[in-house]
Amino acid sequence: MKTSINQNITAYIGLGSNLAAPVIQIKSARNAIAAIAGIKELAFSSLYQSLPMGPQDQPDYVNAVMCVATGLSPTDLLRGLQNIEQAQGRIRRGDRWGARTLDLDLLIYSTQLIELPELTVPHSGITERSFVLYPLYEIAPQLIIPGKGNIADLIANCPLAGLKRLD
Ligand code: ROI
Repeated sequence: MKTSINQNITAYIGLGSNLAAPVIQIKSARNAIAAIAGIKELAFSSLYQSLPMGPQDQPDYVNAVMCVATGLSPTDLLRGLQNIEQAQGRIRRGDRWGARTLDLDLLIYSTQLIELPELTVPHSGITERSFVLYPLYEIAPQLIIPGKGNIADLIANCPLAGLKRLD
């Protein structure tokens, strides 16, 4: 009998990079995420170029959103993402809002609201960030973001702020 593994949770991951060839960073992170045991890729948005949110003295970002099916717990999933950030030589220039080679955020985990010291889901900045909402809308136009509302309404209140779809 074929052993089946639970992958019942739908989760969304935000990807961002503005150092060290951002398009390549994002594509290789996508492959690395899809290769995590217990994760299956369901959808991947276009790549978007975005103006930096926060300090402006840093390069533009490339952002994308990925949808996965998984059986991993939120913290196991987070650990997997952090391992990939480290493996791709995450360099942070400056502090919290500075440039980075790769940033992977667990945006949404099923319908859950999670408040842990190391993890807030849905991601706290999600409704103000065009570089998250628009790619998310592209792959999940019917999505309801737990505790926030439906994505179409959230988009209507979130200016593009210079966001451009690449390719
Ligand atoms: N700005 C953009 N455009 N994209 C990001 O992914 C991003 N990530 C960050 C901060 C510094 C807030 N700014 C960003 O962490």
